[in-house]
Amino acid sequence: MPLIQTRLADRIATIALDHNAKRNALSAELIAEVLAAFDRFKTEGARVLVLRAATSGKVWSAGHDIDELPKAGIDPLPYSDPLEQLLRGVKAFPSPVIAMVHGSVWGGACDLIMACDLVVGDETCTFAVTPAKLGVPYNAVGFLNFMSRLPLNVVKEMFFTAEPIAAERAERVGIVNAIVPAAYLEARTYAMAALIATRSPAAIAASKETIRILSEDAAINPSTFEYIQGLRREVYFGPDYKEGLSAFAEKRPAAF
Ligand code: YXS
Repeated sequence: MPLIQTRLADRIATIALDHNAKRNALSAELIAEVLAAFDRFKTEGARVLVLRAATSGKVWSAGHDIDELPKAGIDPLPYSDPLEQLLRGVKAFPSPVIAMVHGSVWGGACDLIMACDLVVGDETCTFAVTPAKLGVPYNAVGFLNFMSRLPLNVVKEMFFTAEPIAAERAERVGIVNAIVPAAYLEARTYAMAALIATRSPAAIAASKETIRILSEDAAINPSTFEYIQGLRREVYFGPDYKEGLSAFAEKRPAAF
């Protein structure tokens, strides 16, 4: 059974996450299907892409598939990680990617939201980034995704508390472009998509890529990068990451 649904109509592509049994966890298998759909829609000339959940359940996506996180002692978010490949795929897709959000967004799925170009949510949407609950040392690119979108104090609140930010505040701090009533979420999202589809794809593709390059332009020298990697290594070799994974597997709160 496919883990996503896809559609292309009026030059608007849709990818719908459809694995509710695992709350649309971003597994390697699901991500491979999404990346294949990106390639297909790029070939078919999609002018804009809507990324959504297939059903209007409580959860948009539960984030990285925790069962696929490496056991302690290995970097949990290497460059080659499927989630990191997905984030790069969204940014490299030549047309705007609009996240249409109903329900709760967790962990790496928040990073996915940050990688999307536009976000439209309804009153049910919440956003919680959860490395601190799992003892996961987040990665530099991931932090930059949040820092280039949100005020630093909001980024720190999200990463230090791991608590969800609800719809009204998510709009106020800039996680989403607009919050609309659930009944109008689809219409509002696809109206924005239809408008973008009438604009110059060449100009938009150049704009999207230019903004990506400028927003990711963070000068850092090799010794500083190695220092950051050392900070992360201490965490993923340490007791917290091990406890975080065990707590999730045993369905109990972690005791750090
Ligand atoms: O017990 P079964 O086999 O039915 O499976 C359960 C859950 O184990 C599974 N599931 C997941 N499996 C792998 N990875 C996940 N992230 C994940 N989330 C859920 O889906 C089945 C149904 O889950 P259940 O019974 O808890 O559903 P619920 O409706 O009561 O609660 C939905 C959630 C999303 C509130 C709950 O499942 C939850 O809190 N999930 C974990 C959310 C989370 O902490 N995600 C962060 C993943 S780690 C990550 O993204 C980054 C590495 S980081 O940590 O750095 O942000």
